[in-house]
Amino acid sequence: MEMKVGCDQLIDILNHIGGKEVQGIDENWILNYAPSTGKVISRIPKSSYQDVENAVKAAKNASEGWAKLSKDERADWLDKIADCLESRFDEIASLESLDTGKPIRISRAVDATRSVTNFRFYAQQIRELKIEHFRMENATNHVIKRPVGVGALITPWNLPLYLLSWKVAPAIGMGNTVICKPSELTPMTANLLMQVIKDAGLPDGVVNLIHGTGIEAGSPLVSHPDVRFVSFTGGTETGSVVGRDAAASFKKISLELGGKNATIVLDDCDIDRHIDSIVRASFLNQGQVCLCGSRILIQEAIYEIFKTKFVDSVNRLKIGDPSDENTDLGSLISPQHLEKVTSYVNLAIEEGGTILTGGISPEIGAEFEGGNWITPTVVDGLSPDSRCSTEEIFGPLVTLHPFKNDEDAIRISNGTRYGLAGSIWTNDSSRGENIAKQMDTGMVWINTWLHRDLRVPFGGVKDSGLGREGGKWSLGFYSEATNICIMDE
Ligand code: TXE
Repeated sequence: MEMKVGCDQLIDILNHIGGKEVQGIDENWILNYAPSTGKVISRIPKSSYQDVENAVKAAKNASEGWAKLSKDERADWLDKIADCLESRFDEIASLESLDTGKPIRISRAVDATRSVTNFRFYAQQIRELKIEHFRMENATNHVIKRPVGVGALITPWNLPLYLLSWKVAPAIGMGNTVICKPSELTPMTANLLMQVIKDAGLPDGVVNLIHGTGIEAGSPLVSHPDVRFVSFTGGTETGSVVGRDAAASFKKISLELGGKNATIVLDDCDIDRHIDSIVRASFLNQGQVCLCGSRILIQEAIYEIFKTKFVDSVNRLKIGDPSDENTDLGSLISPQHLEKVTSYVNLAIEEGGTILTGGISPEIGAEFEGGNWITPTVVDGLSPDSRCSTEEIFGPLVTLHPFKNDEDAIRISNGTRYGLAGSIWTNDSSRGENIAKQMDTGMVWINTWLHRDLRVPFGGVKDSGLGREGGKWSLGFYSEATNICIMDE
């Protein structure tokens, strides 16, 4: 059933357990709102422990049969899902834009595109997977990668299908069966994925999905004794709870959490060449991407000229109707998140900062009055140690900071609890690489941002998470390595 986008009728979204669409046992619902208008667009089951129990049971029942398939047969399934997803590409893009409030142009280029690519990429990775052999003087070791078993995939609201597909593809490709728990704020493309999986004919129970809150559905899923691994993307605080619950029963855990990433602009940077990329790194998806650069460190000599050009470029961003092809910025995900971001605008002033632009509610028409809107905000004059400059805001607010030399930039960049990503803008990439090697993060881009090779490790350090996914790191996480040592006859 194609879900009409932007229609007035309320869409009932159900759980997907063992190949069937079912309501939550308690038959309670959670309303889902369009972030750009505040209108109700769908409702989801308020699942709880019994729904989790049924979903885990379905995954367990499917586990043995699915694990018996060869890696090439599983890779073929991933390609089939990719083909079915691609045939609904425009629907994915418009649903994701409606459900998250992000501009349709971003939803198409980032979310829908990567969701199809994720399945294709892991199909290829799994086909190319080789057994590793280690020869001894009188024996040979074969390292095989066995399925882990039943897993929980828990995803956030900022890149809903992009991140869900990033987990589902390698997890089932490596022979596991899964229960997905998407954010209660953005259920719609997760539901579309389950329709696609059903239409593709994937055996029942390989992929299950329950909707609901983190406490009532997510937590019992993480703690369930038959769940053997958990892949979580979300906030640091929640990630700490999920990690603790999973560790209690020695589950494999992968945590991709928050960030407070530094954008470092060196004095030899060609500002006119890179300014639009730096603005994109600051405000893509209204700053609601864990990789966004929310602290911009600018070498003293070019601070004033950069500040002027940056603010001019930010002021040219078009904020408004997410369905308009020319829109650059949409709305925030929820009233609560808007309140959080607005509180940081007020805190910036209290901490002695100057609002150079933004931080107000834009005038974009009566239709969007009920949405969660704030203009992109640039703050100057704050200490790098201020709360605004060290806490994750996860919205369209960046702080500017001057630095003296490369060592100073590295010190400031490493001066928060987080360590996810960063970017460096310079005319001398070897100088940039030298700085990158001293940044306490999982990823650094030089003269680019969010340029992604899916084969590389993705993840952070400190409060930005635990473990890496991507390429062979995902194949390793979603499998158990078993060594078989055979003596020569
Ligand atoms: O994510 P949560 P939220 C950051 C951002 C944001 C903050 C909180 O700063 O303001 O996290 O965002 C499920 N056991 N990021 O509240 O709480 C929950 O239902 C199991 C960064 O949206 O982390 C949802 O499906 N599951 C992030 C998922 O976890 C639980 C992207 C994420 O929810 C649970 C989004 C529990 N106890 C927000 N509690 C990134 N790294 O990109 C919640 N959940």
